[in-house]
Parts: sequence; structure tokens; C-alpha cells
Amino acid sequence: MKDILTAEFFVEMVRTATNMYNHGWDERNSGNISLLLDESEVAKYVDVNRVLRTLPTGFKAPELNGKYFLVTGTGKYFKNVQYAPDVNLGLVKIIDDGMNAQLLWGFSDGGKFTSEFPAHMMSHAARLSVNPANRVIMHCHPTNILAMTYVHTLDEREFTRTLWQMCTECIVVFPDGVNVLPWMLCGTNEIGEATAEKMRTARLVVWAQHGLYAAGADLDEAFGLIETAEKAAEIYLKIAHLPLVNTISDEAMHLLEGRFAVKARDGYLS
Ligand code: 2HA
Ligand code: ZN
Repeated sequence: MKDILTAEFFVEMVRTATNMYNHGWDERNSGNISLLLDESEVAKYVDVNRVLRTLPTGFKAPELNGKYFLVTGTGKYFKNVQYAPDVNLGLVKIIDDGMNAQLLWGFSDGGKFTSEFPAHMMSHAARLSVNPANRVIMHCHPTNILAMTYVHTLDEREFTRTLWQMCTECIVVFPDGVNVLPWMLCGTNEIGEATAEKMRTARLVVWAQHGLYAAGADLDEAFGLIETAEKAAEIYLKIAHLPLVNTISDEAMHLLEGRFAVKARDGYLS
């Protein structure tokens, strides 16, 4: 058995959590990441038949039965992931149609997965149904996106168009746009279901006055989506109170679609 601390997926997970913390997106115990892994990959590093503990999830997700996830722990600080990955991360296998998870590695202080596990698992199921290559769900509290939800309409088309207009890159990076949920109680199955529903049509889902969810085929894709949307929100907050003299026109957006072979969300451009 090889040492999981040396696995490429593991090193990338630790680096990503650290990087997110360094960006100021994950103060204290905020944020969470889950990474879907293939059994063949997992089996190189852990005995998949050696169950350390069985953890109840409180929700059903039959689509995820038998799937493996590396996931951040509840109450754990992203700041500390790099120093004690075995305490702050856990590797679980989903069983019983999603109702339970077998802990195979990690959470070594007796901990368990993130309180946002329902939103993560339901979002994985939703993204896999539209993109079988999806592997990552990532949640954090990026400052400018959060600030924007206090002063900008939460209408998804308007929110998306404002972000697209803030830097040329945006429509290229997230042509599917940004979906938005109003403030809801976090950590519940209800917000999990609502997030998953929003994940069917976009890889970015804003939780108003709370934070942001991103999905991707790898950690870089999810991280890059957040990074780009957050940069756009920062620019918006720098200019929102000033008279607008120029913008990126819809005509220019159509040129970007052609140049970068992307298709803007239906009905979002005129
Ligand atoms: O895990 O960010 O939404 C801490 C949170 C809850
Ligand atoms: Zn949060």
C-alpha cells in the first residue's frame, strides 16, 4: 500500500485548501471541498475493506452509492489542512443509498465530514447527471461575491450579466453563468436540494449573504471559476458607485463566443 500523503490527488487537495485560505476565502472553519475518486485510485492507498467508522449522512443519494470522496471535516480550519491533513480531511465511501458513509482514512481526532455534506453530495449527483466528468464540489466565502449580494439584484440573468461585463474573460470562463439562491439556512438538506437543482444549469451557485459553490472536473476548474467570479465582483464593487462610462457590449460578448468557441447561456445576451 502506498502512502496517501504522496498521492497526486491528495497533494492537490491540500494545496487547494491552503491556496483558498491564502486568498481569504476560508476564514476560521468556513468552506469545504469534496473530491470524487475512482476506486482503482483509492485502492492504491487504503484498504477499501477496512472501515474505521460508519457515519450517518441524513439524506438519500442512491446515484452516489459505492462512490469514494476525499472531503474536508466539519469545524476544521482550511488554514490547518496542510499541517494536519489526517485530522482535517477524511476519505469516505458512500453506502446504503447515501444514508451512511464508511470512513476509510482520516478524521483521526474522531471528527466527521463537513456540515455541508448534503449540499456537496446532492450537487455531485446533479453535476454528474449533466457532466459525467465532474469530480469536485467546492464551497467558500469570497469577500466580493458576498458583498455584491447585499447591493445587487439576485436575479440570475442580471447577476451573471454584471459579472460578465466586469472582465472580458468572464463569459469565456463561465458561459453557463452564475445561479443564485436567496439566503437560506445552511447545513440543511433543504439548501442541499436547492443547490443541487441550481447546479444542473451552472457550475457556480451563489448563496446570498453567505458564499459561493463551484463544480468542476478537477480542483483547478472549480478554483478557477471562483477566482474569476470573485475578481469580477471585486471590480464591480470598485465601480458600482461611479458613473458608468463604458462597458462590454453584448455585441462584444458575441465576438468572444465566436473567438473562444463558447456559447453564452440561452437568453442571457441580446
Ligand atoms: O463549513 O462554510 O457553510 C462551514 C461553512 C458552512
Ligand atoms: Zn459556508
